Amino acid sequence: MQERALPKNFVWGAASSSFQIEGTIPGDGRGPSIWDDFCAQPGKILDGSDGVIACDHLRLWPRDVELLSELGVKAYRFSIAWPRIFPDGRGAPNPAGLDFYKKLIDGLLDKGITPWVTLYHWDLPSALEKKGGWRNRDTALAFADYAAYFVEQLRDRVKHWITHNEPWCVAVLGHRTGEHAPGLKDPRAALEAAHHVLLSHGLAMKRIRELAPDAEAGITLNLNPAYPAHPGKREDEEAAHVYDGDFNRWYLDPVFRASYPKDMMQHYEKTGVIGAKGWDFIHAGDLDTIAQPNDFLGINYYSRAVLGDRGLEEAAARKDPKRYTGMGWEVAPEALQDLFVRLAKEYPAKAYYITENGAAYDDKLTAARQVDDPHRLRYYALHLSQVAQICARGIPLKGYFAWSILDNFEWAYGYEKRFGLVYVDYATQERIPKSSFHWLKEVIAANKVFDVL
Ligand code: IFM
Repeated sequence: MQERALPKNFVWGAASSSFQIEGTIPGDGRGPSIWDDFCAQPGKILDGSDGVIACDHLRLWPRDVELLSELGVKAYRFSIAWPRIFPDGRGAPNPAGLDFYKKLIDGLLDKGITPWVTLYHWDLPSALEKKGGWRNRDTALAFADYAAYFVEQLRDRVKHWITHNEPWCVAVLGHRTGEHAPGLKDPRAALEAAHHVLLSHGLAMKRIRELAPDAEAGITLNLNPAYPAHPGKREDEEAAHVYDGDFNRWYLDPVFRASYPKDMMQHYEKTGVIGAKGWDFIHAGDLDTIAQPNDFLGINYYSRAVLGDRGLEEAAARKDPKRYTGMGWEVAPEALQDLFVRLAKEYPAKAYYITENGAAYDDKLTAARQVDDPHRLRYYALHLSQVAQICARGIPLKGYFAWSILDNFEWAYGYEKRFGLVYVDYATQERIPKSSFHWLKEVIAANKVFDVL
């Protein structure tokens, strides 16, 4: 078995997000978010659930910090619920909200765990959605003000900031397909939302630089490398190129190159998405604002996309947990290395961090209250082998955050899909580390991974 070492000082971490784990406590002062509103609409969440209790992290955070410490991670990536800080999106802050994050951050620092704070992981204050949400340019300004307030309060303790998590999901799932809050099915609105989210990233980066010049800051994109089902077949190659433009380049190009990809602008014009109003939401200077120098790029990687007909054999393979995860996503570790080779060439950054990677599987809690999850363990091993190979190529991949420390609210799937290294028994809120947790703990301690088949 081939052994692969990770670089010295490699940042091992685990990740979560506010709405997916926190829950609420009556009187905690958090304002409603678009996800509360979305959950309240019948049929939007597969199991009809919501985020009212979630993992009760608001109460149980000391136990969760213990678990992170047991796992041996050096860093914890979590997000701030904007409406917990500003219940109406702007205006008077909620002192209890700030206090919660201060306690959590101090608890992490006491255990020697570095906090990595994401300022936006999808829970937009409902009050701002009422004014047009991310379709409204003003939301970008409100985000920069919220970010500045929070950074000013916590800059003595937090040295790693991520402005946004996965703008593609906010734009496309939230505004084009309607699978996520706010649930719109309007392709033009998706482009407006994408632009305002990116603009807000640039505006917030400027404020972070002023307020916390000693901190590192960047953005997290979810990237999904696209491949033609039949390399060389024109239709498949073209489909893969457009998919890549819509999913990856639409976000990478403005952040790294201060421009939107021309071919995709033409594509949205030709396909009638952009319409008669044209690109009126892109103002002069916006792209320069978006392309602020970043200290790092965060990458969330789960799978790849294959464009074109893959045939019946592939359909059958979808039932094989070695080939597809419980989300129906292909297990495609080699594409992770391809992605980094491309990033290093086309979008060079000072540093890259994998800010999410992991898999949902149908875990079963045994009578002995254990969870054996060999497929998740294998998924991690395969991807970590690629991580080690990427580092060995000299690409500045500096850290890896497993998604997720806990099972949690998986958005439109509710609690049906479990991504955790730790099983959550939602009836009792008991936390039960899975076999993958015990395995990853050893990998982290050894700072090396063995190849698996
Ligand atoms: O649970 C999500 C997370 O909130 C964002 N990235 C993908 C994860 C799995 O779907």
